Amino acid sequence: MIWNPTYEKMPRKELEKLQLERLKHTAALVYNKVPHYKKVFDKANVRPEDIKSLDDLRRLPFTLKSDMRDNYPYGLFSAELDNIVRIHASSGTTGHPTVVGYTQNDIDIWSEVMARTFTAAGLTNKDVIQNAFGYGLFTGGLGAHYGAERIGASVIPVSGGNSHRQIMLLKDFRATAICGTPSYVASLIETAQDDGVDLHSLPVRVGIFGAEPWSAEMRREIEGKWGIKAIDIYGLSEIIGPGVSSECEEEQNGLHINEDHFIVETINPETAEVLPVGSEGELVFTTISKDGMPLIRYRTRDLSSVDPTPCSCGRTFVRMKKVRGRSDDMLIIRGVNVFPSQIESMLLEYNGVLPYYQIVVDKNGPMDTIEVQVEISEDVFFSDRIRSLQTAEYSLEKSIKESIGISAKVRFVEHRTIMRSEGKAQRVIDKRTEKKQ
Ligand code: DLL
Repeated sequence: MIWNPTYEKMPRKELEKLQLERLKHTAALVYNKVPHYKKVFDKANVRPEDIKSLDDLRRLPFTLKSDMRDNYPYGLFSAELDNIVRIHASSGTTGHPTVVGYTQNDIDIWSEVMARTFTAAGLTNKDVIQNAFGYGLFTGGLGAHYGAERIGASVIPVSGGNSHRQIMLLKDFRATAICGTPSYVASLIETAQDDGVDLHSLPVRVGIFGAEPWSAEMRREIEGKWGIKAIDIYGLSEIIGPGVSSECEEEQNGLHINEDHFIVETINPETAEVLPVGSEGELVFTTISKDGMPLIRYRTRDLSSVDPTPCSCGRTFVRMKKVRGRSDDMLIIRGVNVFPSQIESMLLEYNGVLPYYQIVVDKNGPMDTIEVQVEISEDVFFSDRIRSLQTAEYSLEKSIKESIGISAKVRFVEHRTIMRSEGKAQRVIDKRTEKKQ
């Protein structure tokens, strides 16, 4: 199902024409209204009038996370506060949060792209959507909420956490879909087991998950244990929140980017050189329809690639691959680059291993060390096969070494030892940085 075929199935030529028109408008808007953009455009010796084709986008300067911080809180807004109707923020690891402002027009666009997301997941006004994304400054809760209302679904704004109540509501309110972070939903599965609720007996048929990297194996784990279809959705506060891209139920293979609102590029994260379509690199987005806080060539630090081949669903929008991780979450262990999601994949392929894990990175003298702590099911842990547990740990270590190239210590820990997340999971504890501080 397609929410807005006029745009979602727009012939590429027409779409590119629309993008160019909107890009020109946005470039002029930020140049005239945002001192930061005037300064960096002037420095790059480029004017909005220089944009004559979509390729000219490359002449414009990038926007970095540090530009957001330097202009904290409202310095990048191109609309007056009088016209800003909503403010969200995402908490960074250090310093000030990243602040974003929306005009009523932006909220309408956001609802529209989220309506597309839900429709692509097969949901309609007949559905009841339990929204377990956090409500608040985080964009997940309200972003999904407005999209769910836009398609006329009945939305249950439960937010994240309070898992026993979530399970009760799922049962009593007969939700047909659930939204949340994959790590939180993985913990809900466990709560349902504790509460003696058979998830397969509930009417939920679709899960709409995102806001953090999750592996294909995690998808299989959730789909299998709950008996639902799990759809990946992607976005970031700076660009709009959720709604930048989402999978369609036909393929579950790549996330269609709402290209009538956001132009995507992929760049080499080290050199910032634009890469040919299809190569893996850092995603860069330019918003072309927002007017509260449009961003030009925002460097997301998310690593993925773009696939322009047609999709069986009929949408003409390109698809981005599932995000592998953020370049800042990449661990460098004795010179080898590793993403937590790669380790997750290895773990979940193992029988008896649960989707609750943590990666502890430390230093032993000059050597980086990595320990993967992962829970295993109680019956395995308390069986008296301690020797075979050790053998299993070794064998996982061996698989990690063979496929990722790092020597990690694997430690099976008792059930419920790893902290459960209510939103984005913190997978990595880096004691090396803790020691530096
Ligand atoms: O996480 C927006 C969102 C809410 C997306 C709900 C999807 C669902 P931020 O808090 O600003 O916004 O974090 C954005 O989260 O740059 C990615 O690194 C990561 N991220 C978001 N979605 C995915 C995903 C929201 N599907 C940052 N897969 C982004 C992998 C994701 N990473």
